[in-house]
Amino acid sequence: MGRTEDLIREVECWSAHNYHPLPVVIERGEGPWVWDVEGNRYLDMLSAYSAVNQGHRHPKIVAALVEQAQRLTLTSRAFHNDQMGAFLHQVCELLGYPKALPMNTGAEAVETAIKAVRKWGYTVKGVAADAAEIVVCEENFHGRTTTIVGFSSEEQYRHGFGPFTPGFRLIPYGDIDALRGAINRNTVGFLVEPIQGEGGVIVPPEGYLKVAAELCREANVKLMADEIQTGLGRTGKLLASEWENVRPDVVMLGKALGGGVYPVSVTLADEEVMDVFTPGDHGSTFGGNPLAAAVGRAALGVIVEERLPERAAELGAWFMDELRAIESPHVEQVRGKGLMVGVVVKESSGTARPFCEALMERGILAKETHQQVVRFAPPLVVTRDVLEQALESIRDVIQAPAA
Ligand code: IF1
Repeated sequence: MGRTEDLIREVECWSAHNYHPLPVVIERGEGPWVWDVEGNRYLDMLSAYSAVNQGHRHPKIVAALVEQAQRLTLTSRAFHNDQMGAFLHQVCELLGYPKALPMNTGAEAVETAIKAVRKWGYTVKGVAADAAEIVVCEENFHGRTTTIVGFSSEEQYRHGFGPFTPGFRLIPYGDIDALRGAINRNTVGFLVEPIQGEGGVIVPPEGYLKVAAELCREANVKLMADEIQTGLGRTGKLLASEWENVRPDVVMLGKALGGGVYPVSVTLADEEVMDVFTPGDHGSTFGGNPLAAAVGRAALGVIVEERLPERAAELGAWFMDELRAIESPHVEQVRGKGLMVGVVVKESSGTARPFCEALMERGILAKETHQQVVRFAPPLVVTRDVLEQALESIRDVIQAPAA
């Protein structure tokens, strides 16, 4: 254990204390597996918060990274590069949008969507200057910028970081009447996660997104779907919005768009929204760089070629059934879609953290969210056999007496 402790202590010493990771130090990954510095193997059931849907170090994605790194990595957007167009073409065609704006992180894609929809509100919808409102949901998670945490309902994400950007209206998630009541003539957008991740894998009532989309259309409000975590196969569809046959007006993608090897994000929209941007309005030193573009193409290619959404749908449905079949005094609910699964621990059984620690002891890495939820989100390349083995350990842990 000496090496692990030393490495953790070094981080503790030199890093800001903005995380509380499980005490495991990983040094290698392959497919759904990771290895720690002591040589122990674990099944990665977090997948870097769904950024590694394609599995660790997917050979095609790594090959694209290496090949591109040997030719050109960064030009900035002051010049063109020969990779960006093909990447944007591919992501637009695959998702069915005419325009994409490339950034790096999820939060930047969300900021891009906010700026685009606000400017659309002023220049197209005719909202009075600085009056635009965007409706957002309680328990949302869209990133960590000051604007984004400003409309979080989680006190810890906000406390000490104000003053915040105005123009956001919070409503309960999954509540259509609340949405109807929140929309007024200044409303330009409704920003929503099709399934809330950080909120605790919250699946809204069936039909919620569908009716929300109709309300938005009637009121000339842009439906902005944050698919950064739910998108690219995780829930069993390319976009989770497809479960309700909804085509959002604006879609944000990140995480798995870079296949876990490089940060790549985009905001997708129709011309009516995206055309509000003129040169100088918005940008990023790294957004759309050739390395990101090459990696993004390979990452999308793997999702399509390996039918990752279909895999997630099939494996996820079976996996959730198996979890539900476990008789445990500690489990309140099993919920999710595809391979985005949450096991809710009863408050009388304590928090989810000790369960995650016990799983770690048995070679499974999962991370709790919101105190009570153990999240299971393995890479989508995982096989049924591997999940079958994992279920043995999961059964042992969640049937054991409370820690
Ligand atoms: C952290 C959770 C996941 C996201 C959605 C935008 C972003 C995220 C729906 C921002 C990011 C992260 C970031 C990570 C923890 C994490 C997370 F636990 F908070 F809830 F995934 F489940 N929209 N999610 O989930 O993307 O800027 O980070 O690239 O510690 O902040 P980013």
